[in-house]
Amino acid sequence: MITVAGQRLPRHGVWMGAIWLVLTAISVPLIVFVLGPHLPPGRMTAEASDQTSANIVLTALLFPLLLLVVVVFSYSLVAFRQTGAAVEDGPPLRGHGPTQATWLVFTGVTVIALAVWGSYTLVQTARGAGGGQGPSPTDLPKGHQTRMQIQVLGQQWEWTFRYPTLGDFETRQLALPVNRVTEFHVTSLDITHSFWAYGLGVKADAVPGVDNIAFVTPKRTGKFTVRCAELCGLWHGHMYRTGYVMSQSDFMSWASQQKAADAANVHDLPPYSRTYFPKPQHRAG
Ligand SMILES: [Cu+2]
Repeated sequence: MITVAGQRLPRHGVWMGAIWLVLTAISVPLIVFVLGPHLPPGRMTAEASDQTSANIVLTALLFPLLLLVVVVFSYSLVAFRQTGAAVEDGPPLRGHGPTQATWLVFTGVTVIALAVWGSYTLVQTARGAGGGQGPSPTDLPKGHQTRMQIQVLGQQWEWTFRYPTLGDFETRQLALPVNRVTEFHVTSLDITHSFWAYGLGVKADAVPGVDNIAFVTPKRTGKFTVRCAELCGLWHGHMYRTGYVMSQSDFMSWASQQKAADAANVHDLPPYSRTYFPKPQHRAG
């Protein structure tokens, strides 16, 4: 108890701190263990899994901050409420050194720790984290020696997928085998699109004339969606597809089916190339 002018007052700071501590102790485990498994983008691939872990850490860190604001605000509304003649402006705030120092140290340490952890997971575990790395990627995932290449072609307003190492067939359906590194070569035939396979944790720009490489390592079989994430005209929303992660044997039989179905068309395809951006063959003058 603090005594002011003979009156015993509750220690508001201690009360607010205690309420915040109890709410934090209840909510953080709920976030990690109950909400966490439902946070996007899931655990279908190694890359998605790292993104989900990052979302859990960030939510668990930010929720106590939100609670702090809500607790101080709600407590103040109740404890410092005055009516009638008692309502008057208090003395001006001149700053409070210890509070400011604590805040700066706490937020500074949090941000630096997140930056270190984020950089470490990006380089050491996530290896590019599912983003496009351009034509010569520096972060190669574990097992990339046995990677499979899939070319992703965006155009207004379709996705097509080309499998250059499996008979060079082209298909409108995307499938990949589980437990094997896939190397997406993302490009466009017309304008900028963005290959967004949300459940795989992959998002890479599809730019005409550019071979944008993104890696993914599927860990579970199942369905995922493919969308275009770059507004590309009237039927942008039509660039929507369901893709599949299959067992190795299912994938191989799917691939030979696709190859047979595409056999009549394969000879009409242009030779496989990293990009198909029209280039002048010769210049006049
Ligand atoms: Cu598009």
